[in-house]
Amino acid sequence: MPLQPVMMTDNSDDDTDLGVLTKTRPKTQRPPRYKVLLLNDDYTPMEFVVMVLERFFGMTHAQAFEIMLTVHKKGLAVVGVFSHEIAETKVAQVMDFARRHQHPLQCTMEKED
Ligand code: TYC
Repeated sequence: MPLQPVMMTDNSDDDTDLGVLTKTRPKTQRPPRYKVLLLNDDYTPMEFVVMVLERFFGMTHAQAFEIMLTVHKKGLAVVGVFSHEIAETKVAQVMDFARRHQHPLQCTMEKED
């Protein structure tokens, strides 16, 4: 049998070469998240804390009451996890609202692990 001539095509100047994918996976840093913590004290009324959780953290009355009781019993609770900027805003809103009502309620933030 005579061999047929084979025409090799050159794809060096087009985009058809799938090649061998040597994928590198650069570590994409996701922005750090911050826990907003509410602290217990002996003076802030329970109803005020419930109002704070409804108003600034979008909780239902039932959710807010439950979290308030957790803070009351355990000393503190995480009430939300946010970007640095949002967490800072929430803390400022709560601290300002408490100060205006002359309650010693404390709210802080800490970086998530
Ligand atoms: N311990 C308060 C009281 O008995 C209630 C309270 C709950 C205060 C949660 C602060 O973050 C707080 N009136």
